[in-house]
Amino acid sequence: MTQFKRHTVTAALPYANGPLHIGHIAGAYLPADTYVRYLRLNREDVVFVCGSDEYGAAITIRAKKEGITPRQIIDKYHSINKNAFERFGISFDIYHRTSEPIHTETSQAFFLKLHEQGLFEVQESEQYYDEKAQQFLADRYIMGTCPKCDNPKAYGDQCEKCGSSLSPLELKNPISTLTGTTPVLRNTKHWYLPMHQFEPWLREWIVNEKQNQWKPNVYGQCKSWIEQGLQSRSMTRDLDWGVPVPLPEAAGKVLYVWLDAPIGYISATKEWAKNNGKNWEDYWKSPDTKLVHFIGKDNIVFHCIIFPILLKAHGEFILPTDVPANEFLNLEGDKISTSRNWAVWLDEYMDSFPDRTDELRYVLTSISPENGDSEFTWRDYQARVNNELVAVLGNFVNRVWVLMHKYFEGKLQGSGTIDFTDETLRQATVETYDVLQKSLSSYKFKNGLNAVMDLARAGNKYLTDGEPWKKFGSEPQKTAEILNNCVVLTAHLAVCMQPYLPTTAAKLFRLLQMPQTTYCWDEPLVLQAGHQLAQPQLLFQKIEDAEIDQQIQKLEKTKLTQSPAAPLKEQITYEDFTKLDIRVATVLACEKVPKAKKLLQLTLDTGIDQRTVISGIAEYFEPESLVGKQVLLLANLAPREMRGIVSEGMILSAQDRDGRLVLVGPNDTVISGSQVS
Ligand code: B3M
Ligand code: ZN
Repeated sequence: MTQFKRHTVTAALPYANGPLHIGHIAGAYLPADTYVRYLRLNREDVVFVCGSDEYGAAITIRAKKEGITPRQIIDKYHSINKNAFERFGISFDIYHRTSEPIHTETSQAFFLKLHEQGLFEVQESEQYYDEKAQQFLADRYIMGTCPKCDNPKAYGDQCEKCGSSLSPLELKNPISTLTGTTPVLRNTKHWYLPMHQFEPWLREWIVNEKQNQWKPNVYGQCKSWIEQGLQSRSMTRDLDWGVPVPLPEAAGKVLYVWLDAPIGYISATKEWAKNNGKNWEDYWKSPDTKLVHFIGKDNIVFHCIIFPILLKAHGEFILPTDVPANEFLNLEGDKISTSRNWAVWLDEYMDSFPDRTDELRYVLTSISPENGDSEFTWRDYQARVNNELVAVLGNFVNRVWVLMHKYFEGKLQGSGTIDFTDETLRQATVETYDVLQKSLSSYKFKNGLNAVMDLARAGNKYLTDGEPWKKFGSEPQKTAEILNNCVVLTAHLAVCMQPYLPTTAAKLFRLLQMPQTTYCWDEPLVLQAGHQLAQPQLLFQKIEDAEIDQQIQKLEKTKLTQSPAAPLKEQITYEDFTKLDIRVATVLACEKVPKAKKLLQLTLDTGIDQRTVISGIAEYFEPESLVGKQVLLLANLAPREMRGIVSEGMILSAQDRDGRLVLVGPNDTVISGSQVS
């Protein structure tokens, strides 16, 4: 199958700060599990590693929110997520955690080697320190007034109002969100990874080697990151929650979470190897090992640029062969949101549908965001289960079993070994195996699953066209032959569906009364005349409307209990309002501001004049989509300069608590310059 002797497959380490939802599963874990099951059926030597990512601000912020310690947070969610993965059948060889001592040792040794090689640039810098909490403040722990738009609640790393990227030192009147006190500036030093030094190598490795190998969405993100120029990035933080930096002069500092987290794949492999009599270095240092990372698109840069630079700099490790990142899964027309509880939680799904893991595997693979964001709706879930799994695959198997028991008491007729006598079915089966190998080895999981379902459709057609029930009176042996062909086909279907629907495959092997419930691709499927089939049993149950209505109502309810809108600002007088001159304006042109990923430059027809306005909405809109639109402009706002461009006014937008942003405009076309009152 491949020139590689063994495979190391990783799935992104979920932060142990919250439960898993179907977006996580569709994004990384289900594709990874399908791929690993395929490798195992090909008898490949594979280790499948994952675990909890237990450091970083993501953990400490959640701990603060829940009023418990970071240790309590990670213990709570590590076990919740580990159990949820097990219930759902994600077949990791190890589900580890980065708070384990072996991870501390591994990541510290990794850092020390880089340090001893003189890789890091040590830079002094001023950083905000909270004297009451007695700790330096990560960007997200500092709040103040935005220097660009005077939003009083801007964070140290960005202003969510005008979209500006900020550094904490730019904030006016900064306060610590830990204690509410004013932080002081203190000198500190950090160890920076000089990523620009690796630009030539990275360009060579990615642009030349991976251009036609990696998915366009992955390759594209890497290419644009390289083209923007790689800045040095601090690999240490002044935090008390993380892997301590193993240097005497770095007391009180920890490794940057995106340095230690990917090393978590290595420490997990070490733990697994220790428990299974393997040599972990074979799986991370040997060139005949294929390393594949399964992640969501928000982790591409860390897995395709930063971690490879670290592995390359270290010098003893292999690099990832593939990083088949998926895009995002949306839910019922909206982004999945943990904070708004707008999600289908994995453990809640398992509570509602404990016997329907394969149904969810089937639907999430069928709608997998392999090349673009996709959408889960409960109605679509019901339709795919009922119209495809039940009506095609389940129905074919059940018809065959009912007819086999009706005419032959479930015993295969004839003599000797029973195999295909129908060339069409044989050919269709051979082609399906071929499509499966090609699809699964190139991460086109949807494609492979469609091929399996098409084979079941071919079976249904063969059975319907063959009309064995009409032949039994006059040619019983013809009936027997048609049904034998169908039974042989169901055995091949069971083999083919194993990476996708493992529970159903095992059920089907039990219906066939085959000696095993798992078969590698190359194992012979020997059925002899006289072989006894089990009694008919449905592979899938139809999903009733009531079950789906209940799930939809449950989601709708979360909308009602959604976190309230932002608190009201202080009251103003009518006179205050009359000072604002808000006009309808038409967008004549729009373009990105160079090197400012959040800013757009708009040219507006205000009905009074033509003017330029800079707006922090580049992450929400493609420039060309705004040309011709009518917007509301705060026209008498004092001009201000941004990135060397004078912005004359501000366009109005609305943003929900979850950061979703829309532009505000007239609901009908009016002449530019019309006054808003
Ligand atoms: N925990 C980010 C995430 O959960 C991070 C992944 C780490 S993989 C090394 O999206
Ligand atoms: Zn701002």
